[in-house]
Amino acid sequence: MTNRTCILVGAPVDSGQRRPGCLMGPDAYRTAGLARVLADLGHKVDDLGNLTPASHNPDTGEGRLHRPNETIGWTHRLIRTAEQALGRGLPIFLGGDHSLSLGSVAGAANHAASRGRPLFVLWLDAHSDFHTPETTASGNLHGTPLGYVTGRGGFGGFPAITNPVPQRNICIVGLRSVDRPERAALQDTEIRYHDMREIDEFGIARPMAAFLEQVTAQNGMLHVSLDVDFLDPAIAPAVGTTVPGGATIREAHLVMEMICDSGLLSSLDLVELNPFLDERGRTAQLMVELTASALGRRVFDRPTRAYA
Ligand code: HAR
Ligand code: MN
Ligand code: MN
Ligand code: MN
Repeated sequence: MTNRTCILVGAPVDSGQRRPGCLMGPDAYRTAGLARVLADLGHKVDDLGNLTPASHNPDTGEGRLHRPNETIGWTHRLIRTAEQALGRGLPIFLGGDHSLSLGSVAGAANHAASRGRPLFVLWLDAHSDFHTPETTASGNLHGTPLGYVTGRGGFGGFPAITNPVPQRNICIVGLRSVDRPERAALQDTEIRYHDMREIDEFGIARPMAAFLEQVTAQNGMLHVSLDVDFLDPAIAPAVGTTVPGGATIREAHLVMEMICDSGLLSSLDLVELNPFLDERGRTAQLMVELTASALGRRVFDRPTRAYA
């Protein structure tokens, strides 16, 4: 693959859910050697350090939503950061909980629109994160980024979405925990979704190939959002919302290798890592290795066998 400028954006967002610890994520990725791994693959690495949210009203602790104002501050900061970083390289957002994607994806959509290209989003997650502040029962905003970036209503106080991501440009892979209101809303959309049952039965390569082909055909940009809970908790324990029955190590690497081969990757989120829950850094390490696969790590430079 061609050499890229990888821009590491530390986003220690911890306001999108209630179990403290995701704020340590960016430093866990650094400790696990992310910059060195990318540099060894031939990429230029520029680490912006850890961001802080834009100034925001204090959260009062009242109301159904958990810390909405801090998440609004993060969303402002991350939209701007994504727009700027995409102008000069491939941003890798080091989370932080998944509410960081309200900003990273909205900013990527603005950047794509400025280039006259469509943005496609691959969402690797046990959850569909399609709630709005009005439909969420938990009040946790990490369950809302796909609702926000597609332009669903109910996000008063958040930056207005100027370039909604079209539903048909979104593909969710790995689903196994979808709330009833999300399920009802999703089934009404053009979002492509692939649950674990489908992956068990037909494999993970098929939906991936179909989606990547679509992105290529439309000369799209590709944002990938990798939630730790996409992975099976037996191999990736460092996450607050474990759901058994997730992707295996090889399924996850294959997804990343296919993304790499497509040459389409334009931005990446690594989200929901909670290092406080990790076992000897193994989840952070696995996320770094998956990032390496997305950016060119291979066992061999050419296929080891041809399939007729
Ligand atoms: N759907 C549930 C809620 O809204 C759980 C959301 C959990 N989200 C994440 N990210 N862990 O995918 O509260
Ligand atoms: Mn604050
Ligand atoms: Mn998620
Ligand atoms: Mn999830």
